[in-house]
Amino acid sequence: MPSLILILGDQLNRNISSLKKANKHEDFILMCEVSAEATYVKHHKKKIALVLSAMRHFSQELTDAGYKVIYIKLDDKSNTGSLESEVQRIAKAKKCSWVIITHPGEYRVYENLDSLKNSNLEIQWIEDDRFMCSRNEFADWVKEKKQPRMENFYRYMRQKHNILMRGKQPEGKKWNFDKDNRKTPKNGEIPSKPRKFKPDAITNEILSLVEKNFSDHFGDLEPFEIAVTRKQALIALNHFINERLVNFGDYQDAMLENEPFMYHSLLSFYLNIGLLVPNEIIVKAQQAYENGHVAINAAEGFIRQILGWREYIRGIYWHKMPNYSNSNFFNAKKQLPEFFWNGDTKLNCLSQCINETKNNAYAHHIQRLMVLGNFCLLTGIQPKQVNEWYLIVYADAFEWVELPNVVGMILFADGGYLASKPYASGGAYINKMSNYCKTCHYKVSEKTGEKACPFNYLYWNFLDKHREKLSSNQRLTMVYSTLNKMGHERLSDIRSDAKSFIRSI
Ligand code: FAD
Ligand code: DLZ
Ligand code: SF4
Repeated sequence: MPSLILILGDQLNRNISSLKKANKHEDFILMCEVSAEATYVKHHKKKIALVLSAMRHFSQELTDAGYKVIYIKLDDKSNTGSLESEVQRIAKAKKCSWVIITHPGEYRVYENLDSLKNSNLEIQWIEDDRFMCSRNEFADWVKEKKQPRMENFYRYMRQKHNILMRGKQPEGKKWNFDKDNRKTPKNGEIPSKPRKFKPDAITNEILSLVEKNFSDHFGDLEPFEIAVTRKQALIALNHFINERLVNFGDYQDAMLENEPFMYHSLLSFYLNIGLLVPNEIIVKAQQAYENGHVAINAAEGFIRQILGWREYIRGIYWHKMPNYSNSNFFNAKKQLPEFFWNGDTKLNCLSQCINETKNNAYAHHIQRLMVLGNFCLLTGIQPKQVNEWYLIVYADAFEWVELPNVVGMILFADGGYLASKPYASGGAYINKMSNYCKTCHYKVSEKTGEKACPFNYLYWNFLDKHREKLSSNQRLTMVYSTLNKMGHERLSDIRSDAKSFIRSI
């Protein structure tokens, strides 16, 4: 009897573990475009277009390679609209009682598909071996650690996979070159831009489909210039390694108006749906260092993001789900302001980052963390709404990576399980790392009053408000000592400015 092998929209790789089980002549490969996945949150139009176009290209590739592919299009008349119901329908039609699936990235999708056990289908789950640390290995590493830290996990991964190592010592005699990666941006253009791709006939068809079915979703659909095949993704990867990695380290934290991509790789789009795998990217970055093409701070900084942060975040997600999504350490209750959807705010840094997000379904890490995330933390926006926003607006957003970044990294909603202290800052940090403040309505040098940068008083107000929960944190000793030295009058101005600002949004 044939098996049915379900390939999900983020499993678009010829080496995906479920495909290795396929008997090409007998088994059916099922891929389905379903409205449930596009609308459980109203994803950015570019994200839907990316996933659906890449799915169609991948199914063509599998068909050309001789697999028996059943591809369900979004507007097929018989499409029942969800992954589970499509699996049931096709399994029945093809007389398959055995369904093979590589473990999904998201808990929600796993639960939905696992419920098929209650019908008369057998599900065989296979580990997703695109990750360099399996869920079991991570569980082993993390067990009994009260506060696991990324840096320790990263060192463990460097040693285990022998990446940027000289024997037992880290290359360059340091594990982490972050201190060299905080150059302030110079004004002017970033000479090398990320590689762009023209839509082909398949993508154009998808663009029309998305416009027709999801016109009320957030974001600009066009121009659509993202890679949708492995071949294109490899071109994007080589272009980044050859032309842009060299500056990645120095300007990793920098932000400039009208330069949404800086020297970032934009590879998360491709990594997260399977067009690229982490190991091949890391090998290329390491080679660029070994060939003398890039310095250690660029190679190490970049590799840490993928081998360290990405694997660590994924490990935490599966270790802490499902309860992790309910975390709310500060009991934050505020609604997400309307301007997160249209960028219509006088805070120039937010307006820049939101508009770029709307145009590109992309913002780089420091924009997500230190501008948008910092604002949500300081104003006490409820984690559920922040999570939903981040899941909607980025084309690389999948819950396994989005949720720990929001809950653990930006909101400290897990009480410090993932991060050792909240990533909170006043306007000075944004001013140091960007040119946003130069044209802002507010003055970054002013601490309180009508024209003062809201980040300034919001920062101190946040620390003041959460004294009980934060003041014993050793990493915050210095800031609490500064806060404790503030006079009554200053503190009362801070509290009152923060109160009226938060009320106003
Ligand atoms: P680069 O800066 O070029 O970094 C290279 C790669 O490292 C990325 O492609 C990514 O795969 C990985 N990486 C870097 N930082 C992280 C991180 N903190 N967690 C996991 N992987 C990381 N990343 C996503 O892929 N999807 C998300 O939904 C997502 N949501 C985020 C939400 C918040 C609040 C924050 C602070 C970060 C989020 N990130 C997310 C992490 C990071 O911002 C993006 O991976 C990065 O901006 C993608 O752009 P890039 O490919 O140009 O990355
Ligand atoms: C994000 C997405 C979208 C928009 N559409 C589909 C789809 O039609 N079919 C599909 O198989 N997957 C889609 N995905 C990806 C899933 O929502 C989900 O994020 C992954 O399967 C991770 O578990
Ligand atoms: Fe943002 Fe404050 Fe700078 Fe304005 S002054 S851009 S609000 S940090």
